[in-house]
Amino acid sequence: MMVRVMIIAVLAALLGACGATQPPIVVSEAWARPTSDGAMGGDDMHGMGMSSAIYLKIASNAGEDRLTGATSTVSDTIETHNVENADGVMKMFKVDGIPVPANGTVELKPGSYHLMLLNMAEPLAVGDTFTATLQFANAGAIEVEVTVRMP
Ligand SMILES: [Cu+2]
Repeated sequence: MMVRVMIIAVLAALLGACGATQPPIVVSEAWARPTSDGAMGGDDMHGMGMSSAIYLKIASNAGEDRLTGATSTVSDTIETHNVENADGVMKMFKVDGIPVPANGTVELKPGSYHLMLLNMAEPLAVGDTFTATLQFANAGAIEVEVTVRMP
């Protein structure tokens, strides 16, 4: 009798915890440029084959984290990039991960942080979707569905 009461109490506590706990990292609004978009996607940008970029929003419900990279079947290589204005020319460069502030958000968007798709095997057209697996230093792997559209 005592054991049964305790089991019910433990189950209730577990259910309560599940209901109240948000995932530490929530990713939303993931999209990518079509490879035909010369502004960023392109046929031979960097001399590394077809390229594109993924943009999305990351919200942390917990401590700070870091997007360290990503993988996808559409691209051999995905790098974390940022953009800087060098004497009026927008230049992008590789960064060592993208920081996510504690209980805050970071937006990967044109002219700022993005995930760079390089060495792409096939082009991306508007309306295509694909899956990317994002890798976070603390939250681990998170899969997102990416929709291809114009900016
Ligand atoms: Cu880039």
